[in-house]
Amino acid sequence: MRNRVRYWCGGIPWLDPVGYTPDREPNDRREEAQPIRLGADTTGLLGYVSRNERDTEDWFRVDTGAEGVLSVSVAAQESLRITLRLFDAEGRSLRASTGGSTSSRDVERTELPAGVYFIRVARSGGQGGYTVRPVFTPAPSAASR
Ligand SMILES: [Ca+2]
Repeated sequence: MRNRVRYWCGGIPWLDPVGYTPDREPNDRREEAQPIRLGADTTGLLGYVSRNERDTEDWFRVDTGAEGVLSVSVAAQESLRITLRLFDAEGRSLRASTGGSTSSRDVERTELPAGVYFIRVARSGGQGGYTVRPVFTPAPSAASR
């Protein structure tokens, strides 16, 4: 994707992340997680400075409603490096993809009970837009009930 310099913010050129609708802030903590839809793309921005503070993490929540497999994919612009973590409703870490430096991450967890889960996308470097997509596949036993 092509970026162009839109304006400067604190001496840093602000790249215009074309096509990425900003996530809803505040969402820097689990308690502020933005609800998103399963099976749909949600876009966000990380690494930009607002009110002298750089945005370094975004939290999202999904509600599966059944037992099954939850997969989460995040694809960011090359200018943004990210990590990805999946948490349960109590804030316990279920899966993480944090090694190395990359712009795309995937985590998956099987045999998850029905419930609310949290997704944390965090900046490890740079700035830019990203797309997060949670996909839920109900367990065969759950689908037939
Ligand atoms: Ca944020």
